[in-house]
Amino acid sequence: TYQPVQADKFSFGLWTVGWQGRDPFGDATRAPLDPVDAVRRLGELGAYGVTFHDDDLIPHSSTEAERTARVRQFRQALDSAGMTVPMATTNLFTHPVFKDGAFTANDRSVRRYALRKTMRNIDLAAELGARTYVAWGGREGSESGAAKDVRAALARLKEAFDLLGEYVTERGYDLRFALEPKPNEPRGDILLPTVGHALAFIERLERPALFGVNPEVGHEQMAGLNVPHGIAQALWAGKLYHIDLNGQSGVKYDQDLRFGAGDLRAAFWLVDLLESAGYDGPRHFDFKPPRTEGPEGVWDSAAGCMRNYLILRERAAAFRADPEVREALRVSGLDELARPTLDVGETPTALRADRAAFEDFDPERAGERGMGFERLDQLAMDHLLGVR
Ligand code: GLT
Ligand code: MN
Ligand code: MN
Ligand code: MN
Repeated sequence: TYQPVQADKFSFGLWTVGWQGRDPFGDATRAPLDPVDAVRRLGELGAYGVTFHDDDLIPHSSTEAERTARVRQFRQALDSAGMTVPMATTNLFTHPVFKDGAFTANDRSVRRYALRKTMRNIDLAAELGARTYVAWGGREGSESGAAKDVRAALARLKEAFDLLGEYVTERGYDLRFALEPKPNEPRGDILLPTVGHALAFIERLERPALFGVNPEVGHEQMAGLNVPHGIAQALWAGKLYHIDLNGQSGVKYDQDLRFGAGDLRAAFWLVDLLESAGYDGPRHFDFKPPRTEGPEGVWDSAAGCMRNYLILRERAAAFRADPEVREALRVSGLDELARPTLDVGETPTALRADRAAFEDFDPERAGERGMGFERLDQLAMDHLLGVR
């Protein structure tokens, strides 16, 4: 039980299981992992997809011949493991050239280089059958006020995404972009810090339908936000094109814990939301096996991400199916919230004429009614803890 299968659509970035444990205070604790081995091991664990940054697959200084060979080996590994590449992305943050950002670097030549690097990997993504292209603006930001003219930087960011949108359209690629918000780290402050900022930005683009979001659980929590609420708004807007699942304990550095670690209740409500909303995209894990793990612990950590998702999916389904929960939901007015506030065709004038809505309404009595949310939440807690 809790054995993942391909239909669960679990995917992992090469950079997650391949993380060597290098952090700002310490050197790598693990040897490099060959992408071919990553594909094989993830396939054996039950994942259906692998994602990558250009540089994860093809080291920065590779020749054309090395590039071709590495792509061929990767393809063969995917084929023999029966795995796909649902998403790909660009590394626009590791090399010193990107120290002041990529699409919003003050240096124009860096911006042009970043666009070319991205277009090149978009070609590879399309060739490997990816349907989503993630854009995490890791270094698009600043540490000090005068260093970045944010309005100009946002204009450059729009320029970049408009160009990339035009590029995939011209080339006829079946690829949509998913912008990934993060409030800070590695920059002091990053542009498009939350899901809400990204959703508003997308509406200013020339081809908004090509752009959605790729929220990461921990990134919203680093900003102290309620993840299921942010994801619900993205779903409501039809913009949840991809998701990065992981764990985070409160407002602190980006922990990238395995999914289910950190804020377990947020993870429960998130799985409940994704499953009940019918989200059918990849369940992508963007985590870092802690640097205290050896080479085998990496796979325990990866397997734990999927196992926790499946346990939470089962717990959430049990919660929704419980007759006592259904009754508690009714008492708490959830059916009523689903009902529009005005009748079909009701106008402002008609509402103004409705005495029951105001003149004869008793706000004192309505204010006295309890909502029953505590009982409802305890039922959820009982299901989450497996005692119901
Ligand atoms: C990097 C970052 C992640 C992003 C990846 C995509 S790279 O690990 O911390 O949140 O999703 O660029
Ligand atoms: Mn991420
Ligand atoms: Mn993160
Ligand atoms: Mn990360």
